[in-house]
Amino acid sequence: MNTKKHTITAALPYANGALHLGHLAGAYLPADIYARFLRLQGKDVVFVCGSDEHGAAITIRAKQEGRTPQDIIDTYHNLNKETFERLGISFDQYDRTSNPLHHKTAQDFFKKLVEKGDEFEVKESEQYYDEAFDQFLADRYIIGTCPKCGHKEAYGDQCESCGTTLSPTELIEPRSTMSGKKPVLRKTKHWYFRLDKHGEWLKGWVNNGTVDGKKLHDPATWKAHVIGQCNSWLEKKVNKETGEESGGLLPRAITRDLTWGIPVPVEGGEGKVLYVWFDAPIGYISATKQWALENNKDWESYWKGDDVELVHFIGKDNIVFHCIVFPAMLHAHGDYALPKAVPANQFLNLEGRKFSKSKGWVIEQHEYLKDFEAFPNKEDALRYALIRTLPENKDGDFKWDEFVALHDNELVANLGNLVNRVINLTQNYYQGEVPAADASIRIKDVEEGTTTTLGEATKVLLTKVELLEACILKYEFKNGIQALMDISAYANVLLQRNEPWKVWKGAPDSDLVKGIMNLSVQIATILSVASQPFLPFTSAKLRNLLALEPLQAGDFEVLKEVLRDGGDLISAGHKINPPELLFAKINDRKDKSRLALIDLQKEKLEVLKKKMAAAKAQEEKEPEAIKKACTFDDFTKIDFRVGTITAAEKIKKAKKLLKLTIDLGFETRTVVSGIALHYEPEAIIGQQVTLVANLAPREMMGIESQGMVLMAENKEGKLIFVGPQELAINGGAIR
Ligand code: B3M
Ligand code: ZN
Repeated sequence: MNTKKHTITAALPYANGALHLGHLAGAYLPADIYARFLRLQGKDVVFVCGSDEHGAAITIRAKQEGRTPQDIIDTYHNLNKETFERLGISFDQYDRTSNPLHHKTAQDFFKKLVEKGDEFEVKESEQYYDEAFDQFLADRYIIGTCPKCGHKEAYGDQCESCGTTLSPTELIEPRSTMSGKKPVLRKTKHWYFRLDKHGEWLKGWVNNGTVDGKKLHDPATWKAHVIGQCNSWLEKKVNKETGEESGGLLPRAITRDLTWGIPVPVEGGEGKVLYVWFDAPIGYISATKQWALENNKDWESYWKGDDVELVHFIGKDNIVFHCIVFPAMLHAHGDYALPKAVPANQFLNLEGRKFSKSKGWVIEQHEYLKDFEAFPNKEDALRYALIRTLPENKDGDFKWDEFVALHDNELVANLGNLVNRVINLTQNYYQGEVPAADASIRIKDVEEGTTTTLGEATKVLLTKVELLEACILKYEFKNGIQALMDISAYANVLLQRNEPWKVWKGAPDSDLVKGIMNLSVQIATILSVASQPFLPFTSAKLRNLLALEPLQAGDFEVLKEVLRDGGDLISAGHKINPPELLFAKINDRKDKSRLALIDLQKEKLEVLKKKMAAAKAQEEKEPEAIKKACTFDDFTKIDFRVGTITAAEKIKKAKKLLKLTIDLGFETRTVVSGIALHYEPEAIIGQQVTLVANLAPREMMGIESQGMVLMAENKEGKLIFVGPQELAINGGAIR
């Protein structure tokens, strides 16, 4: 009997914000395909995830929004959990690290390592302290200039501009995000996990898959970029000139002077919490425990012993924690199995640029679902497009035009078209009853001029199904979905070659028609099973059209067995349901509503692109030199007055100019101002401005301009009014 336990994890997202399509493609979608597939194989699977609710990511967000951390985690835990469900991500348990069961599990884990005696060293060191707020500062609470690239807003742990990992003391001109002041160094005590002790076996494990002579995984199944990144952490570098060694694994502090988190449960740990990256991966264990409690399972059998196959799905930024730190923790603790694979993905871009939440250059999962509410195939359309562009070994790019093309030219034109033909023709020719056909019936084959039998075609189908299986088990999901589409394409070509619609007209009882139709229904049935890991919503619809039961655990194995035996997946005489369209095209000639949704998305990005370009140009602009000094007397010669714009109009043949009427209270002025590219005339009526009221009048475009309105520039290069902050008296002097 197969006693293997498959424990599948997907990175625990911080509950401090919504997730975007990059996250989905990075970890959650691949993990879901894998979990769904193993279940279809009848494997014993637990698929866990949950919210990472500790760490500075949460408290910073709370502070920014003036909310409590609890409020933040509740909001985003619920949002992310619900959004994953709507997209069909089939977690068995979506837990949260604020769960008391997790607190206890993490504390017990820590205590066990303390008991081991030599896994930690407790050290005093100097850390940044904010004297105004009376507290030590977590890495994220310190910002300063990056020593590598000069970015002024680098965090104490990482520069988000160049990606360099930093420690707070490396920052140039550090300042506290709490008080904005320069922090001071103060002594504090922390627990350092002795990663340095684990370097040697980790090297062997990552590169050969062996620990203590025991083979645990085949490194050929690990991605090159994952192994590469691990080795860059593991290997010591020797400076050729000085002979000095650097790099390699060093002890790493896993406690922090904070209040938000899991209290350090040993003497001397008062006022300290476990570092978020220490407790978060233990969250996978706690989530399994919670699931086991609710489902009457034995959690330990999914984490301990030789039968465990643990696979972590993550993005590449989490590699070191999943391939080095957490395995070292598991090994140090003892009993636990090590991950069998960590198929980390690279990053997904959006229209050629990195996702950036702060710039708005994102598509958030829940926003997508909201914006495409009216599009019936929105879930699988997204899953399909993302799977086809998964950043498995190099960065991928999500593009809206490609999204439409993948949906219309592949999903609809290939799979949708096949299903429509099969269902419609079966209805038309046989009133929906699957015709009986013998395996020896001969039909035209794919190659021009060749023929095959239904029996032989079934064998071909088996190899295609096995290819799909092999791809998924190698974590090659992009190839996996190609294999799926290839099965559908095969059926389309066979239909096209055999043209049952021509033969049937003259010979409605023809064996050839029965043969090709029977085979086509069998293939539609294969697709209803094999598509489920990738496109669960489509699979369910297809099962329904074929009047088949919902899928069950193990159905993929049944499928292979039947194909191997040359039997029927759907028996002759079975009655399928009346036709219904599986998908509607996005770019539909008659109904432009779906394409309009896409156009809206593209417009949004165009606007952002302009804004970002302007902001960048602004940033790169040389600062304007200060003019030569003027005397106080010179300055007092200028008469600044407050005025209100009462009328504004465009000036013919002058794209940049507006003619303004400005009320000074005691008189009215006409002013020509170069702001037409920045404001619509009707939008500025009532605006209070500062007017240089004694500027000698001059003629512009045939209009006498009686003064000048002061303007400043914002980050995007737009001109903005410089006027009083509150309503002032028109005509009042500014001094
Ligand atoms: N929360 C970082 C992230 O969301 C972190 C992952 C934890 S996985 C144990 O990218
Ligand atoms: Zn940098």
